[in-house]
Amino acid sequence: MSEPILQSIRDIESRAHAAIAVAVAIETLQAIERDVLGKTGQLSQILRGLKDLDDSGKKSVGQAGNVAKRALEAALSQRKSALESAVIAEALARDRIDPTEPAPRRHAGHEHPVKSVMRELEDLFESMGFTIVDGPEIETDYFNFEALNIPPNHPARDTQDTFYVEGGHVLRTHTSGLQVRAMRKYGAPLRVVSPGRVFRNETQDASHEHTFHQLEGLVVDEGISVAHLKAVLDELLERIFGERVATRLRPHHFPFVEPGLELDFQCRLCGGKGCATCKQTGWIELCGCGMVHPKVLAAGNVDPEKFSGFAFGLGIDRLTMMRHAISDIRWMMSGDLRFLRQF
Ligand code: FA5
Repeated sequence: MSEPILQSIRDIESRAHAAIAVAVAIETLQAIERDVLGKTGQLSQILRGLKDLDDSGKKSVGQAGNVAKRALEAALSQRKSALESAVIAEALARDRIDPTEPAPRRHAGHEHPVKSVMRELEDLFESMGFTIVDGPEIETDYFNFEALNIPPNHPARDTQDTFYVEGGHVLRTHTSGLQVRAMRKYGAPLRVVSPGRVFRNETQDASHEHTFHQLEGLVVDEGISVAHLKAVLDELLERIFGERVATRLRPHHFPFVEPGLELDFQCRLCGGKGCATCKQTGWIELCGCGMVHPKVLAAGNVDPEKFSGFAFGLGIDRLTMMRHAISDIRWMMSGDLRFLRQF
């Protein structure tokens, strides 16, 4: 007589298992629990009717009911944890923070193009075994001029007029003051570059600023020649422009080098044919350079009988202008966001 009751326990259990298996919300599981196992739930009502059965019925229905109840409780709790894990996993995926992700560019700002070229030059020279050194922007008259074989009243001072500061100091007109400073500090042999800001009391135009940037290079060793100088500058241009660039050396006077030279490279816009950028010459000046004058080596406490060296000083702003086809140097210091945002 207890068989129909046992059958309905099996039916309740199998329906409940099926519903649990497809439930996708915790609330659905709560509803199933309430409908089947709750105080007035289907299984509870059957178990409440036990008192009307005979002993063997009480035993078999009681057992079957309790087994079904435990099985459903286990299934509910298993499904509940699975759903909770899925909810957590979804939230984690949605709110994932990647600490390595760069901040949005628009808000972060970026490096000035001159600074980027300066950094690129530093990396390039470091890879060639040069040491990067720094020097003061407010320099003594001695290191900026006198130690470089430019005594007071020398006409070369006219080509680099500057701002004189109290106490015999000047705003440095070039990075060449580093030559004697570096030789005194590190001795020979040495291989250094020094990038930095320089100042000149100069009328501004499309290619001249009162404040601009140079990179000084200095190599001192036994047996250094102009061939080394040219090889280093050729390598520099190849790395900057990504291909071999034709160069030429022209004689030029700087009191601190002998011979004094300027290095030009073939105009990248016209391929050497002549255009407005290269003033129809086919060549663009990169830097002043030459073999370090014996008097400058001596001022740096280096024996000119034993050592020789080359030096060069290039204008970083003008190199940046060529890199990005900027037509007027005055944009560099303008602080104009319409200009800066293009890089
Ligand atoms: C010098 O300053 C020398 N000290 C270079 C040198 C170093 C020669 C070592 C020999 C040995 P110059 O005045 O030509 O040279 O300037 C060097 C570079 O700085 C120029 O080729 C140019 O690129 C840049 N430059 C010069 N004046 C200005 C200016 N007013 N505005 C922007 N760039 C300038």
